[in-house]
Amino acid sequence: MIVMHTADLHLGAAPDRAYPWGPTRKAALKRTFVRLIDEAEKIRPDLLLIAGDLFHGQPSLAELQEVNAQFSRIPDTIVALCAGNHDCIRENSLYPSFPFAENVIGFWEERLTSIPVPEKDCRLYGLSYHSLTADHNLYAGARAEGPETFHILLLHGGDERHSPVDREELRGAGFDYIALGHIHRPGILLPHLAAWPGSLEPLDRTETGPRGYLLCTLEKDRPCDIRFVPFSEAVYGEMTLEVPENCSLYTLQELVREEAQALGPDNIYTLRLTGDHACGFPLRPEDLAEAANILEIRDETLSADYLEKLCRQNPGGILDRFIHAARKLPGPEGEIALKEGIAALLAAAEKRH
Ligand SMILES: [Mn+2]
Repeated sequence: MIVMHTADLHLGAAPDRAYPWGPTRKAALKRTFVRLIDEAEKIRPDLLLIAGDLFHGQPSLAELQEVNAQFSRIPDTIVALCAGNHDCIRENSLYPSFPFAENVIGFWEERLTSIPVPEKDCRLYGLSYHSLTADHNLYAGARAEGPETFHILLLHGGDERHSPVDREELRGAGFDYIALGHIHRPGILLPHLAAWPGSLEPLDRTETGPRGYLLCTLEKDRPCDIRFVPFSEAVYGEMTLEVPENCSLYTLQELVREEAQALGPDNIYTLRLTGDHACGFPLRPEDLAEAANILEIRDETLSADYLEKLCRQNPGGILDRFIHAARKLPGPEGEIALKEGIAALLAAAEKRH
């Protein structure tokens, strides 16, 4: 049996809304969900599991109609979902009463229930959050029961305030796979048994590294094979550039653009500037907005080693004295004074030669 497992799509969220790429990110969440259904159309998995937080908040009728239209594109795949803490069931929630397509199973109850899926010889287990937090284990006492070959639990949570889990109990509960949600970093809770796919698209700057879904292969009496498939449109990453000598803003923009083309133009970067040459001008992320999505710049040029080297070249000389004096200046202004001063002194020395 082939299972696609995702969670935490947070449709409707607006990551990085204050940044130039914000609107693209909001749209990317939807695009990637549709692309996941395209993928399911190709792979034709038996199950598509969505372990909570499909939406960032309460879905509207139009939003449910939209996701349902996608689910109905893959009629041979059983889609199973539950509400997480973000899209939890409230009095006016539309989830429980929405007429989903025939291939969709929703676990909307607060207590754990199971639903047999005879055509796949499996039984699915799940529940929905009915509040924003759950400081106790919502899945305590969960057990696989019934004649079906495969028993699969959808479980949203795993941190202290969102249904802390009991690993030992889960390990011995008889499930063939436990589809986790809520933790946005992909990870394994129990090898060959329980895993978090993480968010399908990264949702903020803390969600660095690859994002995607899990593709699981279940075979009778065999440990489950769990494979992470990177799938997001963008990742939060790091870009490191060595600043060339006498670098202009234009040159730097071109270097950043080239590097972004190579690493992924849609990614969102923290730019690390390194090397022995500082840029001789103040540089802000917005100066590079046309070249790449730059969240933050870390100026690590003029390393301590390099400053030592400059001082040793002419001990007691103007550069040596300047560096020692400027290094005592506090704060970021001190650092800028140091970098711009060295650049000016080196340029002057260059002219004299
Ligand atoms: Mn959650």
